Amino acid sequence: MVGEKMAREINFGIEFVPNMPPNQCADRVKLAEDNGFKYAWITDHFNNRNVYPMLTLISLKTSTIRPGTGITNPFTRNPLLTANAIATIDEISGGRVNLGMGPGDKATFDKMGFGFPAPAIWSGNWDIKKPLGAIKEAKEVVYKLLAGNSVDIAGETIKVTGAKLDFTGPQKDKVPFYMGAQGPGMLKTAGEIADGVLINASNKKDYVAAMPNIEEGVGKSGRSMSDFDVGAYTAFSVGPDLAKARKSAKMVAAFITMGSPPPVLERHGIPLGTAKAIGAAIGAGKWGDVGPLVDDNMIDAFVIAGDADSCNKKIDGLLDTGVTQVIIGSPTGPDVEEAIKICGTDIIPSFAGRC
Ligand code: F42
Repeated sequence: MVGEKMAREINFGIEFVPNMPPNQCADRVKLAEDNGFKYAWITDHFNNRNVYPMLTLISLKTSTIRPGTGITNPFTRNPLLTANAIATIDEISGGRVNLGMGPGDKATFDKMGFGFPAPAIWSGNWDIKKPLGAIKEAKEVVYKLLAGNSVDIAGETIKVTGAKLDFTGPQKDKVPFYMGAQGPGMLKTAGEIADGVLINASNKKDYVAAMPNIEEGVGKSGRSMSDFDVGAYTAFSVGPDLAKARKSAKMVAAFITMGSPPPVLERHGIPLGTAKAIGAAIGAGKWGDVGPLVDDNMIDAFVIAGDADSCNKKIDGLLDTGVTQVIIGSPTGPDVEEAIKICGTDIIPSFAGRC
């Protein structure tokens, strides 16, 4: 395993939730490209800017960074339309697009009027209990279409009859496929069918727990870990002032604590009662009650937060577990542009040549 890890280069990615004006988001991605980032992952939720116009704008404003969905899902977007969107961005970006897909976010699915995992409301062909099968079949549909093939699938969850794209992008079926995953089943499936995984976690302990599942899936696929990109989709806050950077991370830590399943809370020594109290305060909009409930342990469990030196130590710990792509996620820092520049000067260069 250690020998295999040595073979894979470490890269940095950046995540943006498109909750800001499109040009501001795309300009931040360009700044990230200029500061050494290799990947830009844009989230997909109905309440934010639409991921595909965002990827279009980002593709036009950048030249080397790889823009991708971070992540979409096979339920709210028909895989045929995911295929045509990805092939289009592939053309616009000159072959730089990545496709990230996962089971989808429970909170937004609830608001859309269906359960989790969800049936697509535009089709009766979905089995709502089968997110693993849905992603496998969606991947098959999308990649056959990207390659220019005609698709007929009467799958367990997806049925497609005689579908074909009338164009293909430059990468065709080589568009890298990443899966958003946390659960053991999703992690194993990612290892089996994807080129990489995007794990929503910021603490070494979560990667120690995840890695055996990924390795099992990768082993099943007949590949080795050096063929697979393990992405740490972190919550991150860096700034020159350590205390200010950690303060910026508080609310993110509160939201992640509220949404974490009991085994994850237990792994980080966070009492279930505290998580529930945070959830109740957030639910009631009592923001002033949230801050005092968030302690240092909670911030360290769910966010990489501090000055460049302290963030580098945490990143180092993640790399030791086998992480190969560090994704700097929201809030990024008290000042986002400054945080991106700090990554370019004091963080990314610290890991140059590290495999
Ligand atoms: N969600 C979004 O909607 N938009 C985003 O932009 C987004 C970004 C993102 C980035 C990274 C990341 O890791 C997650 C992200 N998410 C985003 C959240 C993501 O969509 C999921 O909500 C999140 O990853 C949680 O998924 P999970 O890996 O925990 O998987 C769920 C479905 C789960 O319960 N998995 C279990 C497991 O072990 O992995 C069980 C799955 C399983 O085994 N299912 C069986 C099957 O056949 O599918 C059926 C089981 C049965 O009982 O029948």
